[in-house]
Amino acid sequence: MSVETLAPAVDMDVLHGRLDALVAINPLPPDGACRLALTAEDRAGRDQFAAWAQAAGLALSVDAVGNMFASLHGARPDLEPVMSGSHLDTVATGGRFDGALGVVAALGVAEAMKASGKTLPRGLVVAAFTNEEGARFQPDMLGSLVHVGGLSVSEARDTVGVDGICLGDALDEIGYAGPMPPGAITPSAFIELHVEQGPILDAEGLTIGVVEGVQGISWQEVTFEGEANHAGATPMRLRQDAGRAALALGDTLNALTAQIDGLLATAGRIVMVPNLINVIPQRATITVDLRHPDDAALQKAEDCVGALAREAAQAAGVSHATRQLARFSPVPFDAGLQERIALAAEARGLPMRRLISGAGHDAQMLARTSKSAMIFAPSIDGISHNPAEATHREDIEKAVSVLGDVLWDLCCEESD
Ligand code: HGY
Ligand code: MN
Ligand code: MN
Repeated sequence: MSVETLAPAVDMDVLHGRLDALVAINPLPPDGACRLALTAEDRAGRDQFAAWAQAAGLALSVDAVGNMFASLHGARPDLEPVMSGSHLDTVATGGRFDGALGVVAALGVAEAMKASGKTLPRGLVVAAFTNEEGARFQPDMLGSLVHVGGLSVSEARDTVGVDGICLGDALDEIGYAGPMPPGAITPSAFIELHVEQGPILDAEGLTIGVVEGVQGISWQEVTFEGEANHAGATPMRLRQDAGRAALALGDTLNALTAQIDGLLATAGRIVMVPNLINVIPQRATITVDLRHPDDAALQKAEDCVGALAREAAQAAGVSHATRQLARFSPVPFDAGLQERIALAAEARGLPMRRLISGAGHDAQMLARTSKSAMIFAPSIDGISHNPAEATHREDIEKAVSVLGDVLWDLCCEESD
């Protein structure tokens, strides 16, 4: 297998202009944005993508959970298309590239293919999946999970966000509940371009990451229930302090990562009720995000968190309940596609390495029904989920050119 052709170049001024336009919807200094899933800002990003796709002459379709697909048709409609894309939603403190890069890069490749005047055997579908981040509605990668049949439309629509709003209502509100049934397009291959969001490529001075797979993800929400009381008049021995239990659980996570090699643990969100300086918390809700490349180790970490939550509740004299918000086992990417990416990087003389993705991505869901793989561009200092997220312009251009070469090659493939 080799990468025969260097694909026609993507217009990088247009690509960066599009990233600027997406950031400008709801900018966060220095160069980030907030476009939480299914908010007015997300709608604006979607509308922008739809306008670019239609102006490019691509056929736009939207499925029942708002996944968007812009299609460049191939010469052989009997052949499954190739798909490339990512997501347009961001965390509340998102960066310029997380998700958006994969969408505008795939769009740019489709436009370059169209401008080449050649109609390749396979079409190229540019995808923007709903609610990849999971910051508002859990689980993350929700749209692509529905696309591959891992969650029903009704379950997705019934999901209640951290703001108490139902996903279905938010989707209807922004007008992106589409007519297409989920999973209507099953690509022959899916390639996602994304920034690494970690420090490896930047630290090693490398340009391209050939992603071998995604580590396992476990999201739990633990709610402790105690009794509100006076902070000044209630002796310590008489307290049922839900906040004490939640803080105790959060405090044990660091020690847990020392016990389980390779484990990442984060208590990213903690909500106290009534959240007042002089009231002992009646209720405290804490989220626990666990990641590990090995499923058994992830399971062990989850069991430990369960025991630690019980101990914390007992010590504080409160009750507790745990909700699993997401649980995805580690996912390997297609070896053949990885090889194509490596060959394409090599053909352009770009320094690369293989690595596992620390972050979750839509590609891990597409891997359930299609050959799937990812290309990483370096993140400066590994910063992400932060408006300071940055990648050198020349690294973006090189990663986009590798994406273009791989997609061009895949669209020329007439055998299954
Ligand atoms: O949480 C993640 O890894 C991704 O950003 N949704
Ligand atoms: Mn992302
Ligand atoms: Mn993200």
